[in-house]
Amino acid sequence: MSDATQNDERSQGVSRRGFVAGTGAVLGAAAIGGLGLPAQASAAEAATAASIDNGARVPVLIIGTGYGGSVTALRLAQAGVDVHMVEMGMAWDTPGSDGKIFAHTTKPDGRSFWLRTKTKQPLSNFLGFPIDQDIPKYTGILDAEEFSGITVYQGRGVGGGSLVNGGMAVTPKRENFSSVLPSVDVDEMYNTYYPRANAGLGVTNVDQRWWESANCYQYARVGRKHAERSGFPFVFVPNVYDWEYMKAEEAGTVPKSAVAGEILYGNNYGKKSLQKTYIAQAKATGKVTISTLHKVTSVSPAASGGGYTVAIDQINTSGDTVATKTVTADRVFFAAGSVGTTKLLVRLKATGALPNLSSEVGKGWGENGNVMCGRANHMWDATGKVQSSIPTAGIDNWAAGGAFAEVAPLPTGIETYASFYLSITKNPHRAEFTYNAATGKVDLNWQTAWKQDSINMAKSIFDKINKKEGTIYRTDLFGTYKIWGDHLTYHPLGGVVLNKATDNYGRLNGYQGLYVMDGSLIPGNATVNPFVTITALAERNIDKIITADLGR
Ligand code: FAE
Repeated sequence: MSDATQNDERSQGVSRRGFVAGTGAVLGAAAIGGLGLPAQASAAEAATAASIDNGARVPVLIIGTGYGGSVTALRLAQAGVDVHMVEMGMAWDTPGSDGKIFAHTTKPDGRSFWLRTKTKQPLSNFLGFPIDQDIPKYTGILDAEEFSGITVYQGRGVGGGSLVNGGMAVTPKRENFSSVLPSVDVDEMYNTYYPRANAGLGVTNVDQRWWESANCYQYARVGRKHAERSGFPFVFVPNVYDWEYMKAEEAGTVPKSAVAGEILYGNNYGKKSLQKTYIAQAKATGKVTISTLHKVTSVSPAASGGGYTVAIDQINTSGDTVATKTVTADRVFFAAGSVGTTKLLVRLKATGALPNLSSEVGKGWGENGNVMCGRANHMWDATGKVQSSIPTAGIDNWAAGGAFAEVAPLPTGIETYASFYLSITKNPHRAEFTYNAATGKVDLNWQTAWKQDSINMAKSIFDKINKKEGTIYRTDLFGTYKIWGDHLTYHPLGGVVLNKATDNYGRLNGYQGLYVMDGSLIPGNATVNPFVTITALAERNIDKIITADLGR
């Protein structure tokens, strides 16, 4: 190794020694390769994986590689700053024994869930029967994190939620923006940062002529017919999926991904997750490195020399800690997602590591009013055996009834005669995270009963459609005789609210050099699916931080 390379690596706090230690966990997985788990580190992984050294000093450390983290990494790197990202999940660039990186939706295995021995599928039942099954415990892609009143689904790995989400890339209506982020300049967002985010994410619209006849969107056309017959606006929604690839899937000329129903456990081909957009660009600068299977456990002011001491657990694919590391960073960006960032900060404040944090930390958390339901259609309204996992449209009753319902797929591979919906509603309730000294954990005081408001708002759409169509709700998807999926959210938001727990640009009150860049800044509701707003807000905040704090 040349001196230049050595120096380069040291300055980023990364070495090949670290890399060898880091891949041990991946190689160890060969023993369970028959279960679909990655058998060995690929050449691609070997080229990009790197693990931070114990004792390293870095100019910038970013916790998490989701939307907020990826934007931060790219823009800082483009401004000439060396960046190290720390991600508790896996790299997701190595195929398993079935030749695929991600497990199929209908055949979950260890890759599917974060450290569970049994799946916890959002739809727990089908035709009344429970569908969860045993799986090997593994650092899989989807975390179903359980709090007392709600299960919060989140992506784990390089790309965060972009690995598991539906790719619906929705910019809120301009007239609703001030209810989402009241302290942010609306013109600046809609003229500069939303366009920048949409471009960075690769957001495009489905070709509606193709959509009108595609087999895989029969379910969506049935959804449109029912919405329009009841007088509701049916709106097409942009996505980050590669539509030309999906056309080829439908035509049968390429391996199928969305058309094969892949979504919750990762998408093997057509979806432009952050790995293919922001993170690819960030890596291409040569200034960004990522430590995977590394979980930040503490951040506190460094005893000497300025900056922050960051404690990190390196874990293996069983979730066991194999090394603990302490590094120093001049600046730390929290981008661990609404739940990850808020849990960390609440604990660090309560345990005295960051005592000066604002008393607003932990407050203002919401679930974007998520509630699910299915409707049972008549036999003449078949929704199709083949359903693309990528939603294309929604029913907009936000102004009149407080609900925006995504016409969602139910990709079971059989005809179900069901229409399925994920509604985003104007649920007014906000929960708080607090530190529980007895358990050492951070609790959330969300109450399932609060979802009744969301159910009422969703009913403003579906009661009317059912009446018009002479149809009923499905009662077999979330338990026995249970209509509403009111036990979960895909869209955690808030906990470290902008201009309350931070200043108006995500700088944490009380500590210079600590920033929050993710969904925890948005106070509980985005009026639509949230990742475009998370991305645009991160673009806005990092722009300011690069000029004002880094002088670049
Ligand atoms: P996020 O993407 O969650 O990234 C945080 C990252 O930090 C993760 O990779 C974590 O593993 C990592 N992390 C956490 N704690 C630590 C730690 N202590 N140390 C190191 N790393 C850590 O955050 N949104 C839409 O707009 N459209 C959709 O169609 C859509 N569909 C969804 C479907 C599903 C099933 C799910 C789960 C979510 C969906 N979402 C959708 C929500 C969207 O993915 C989510 O709002 C964003 O991913 C949140 O972005 P953040 O940057 O806040």
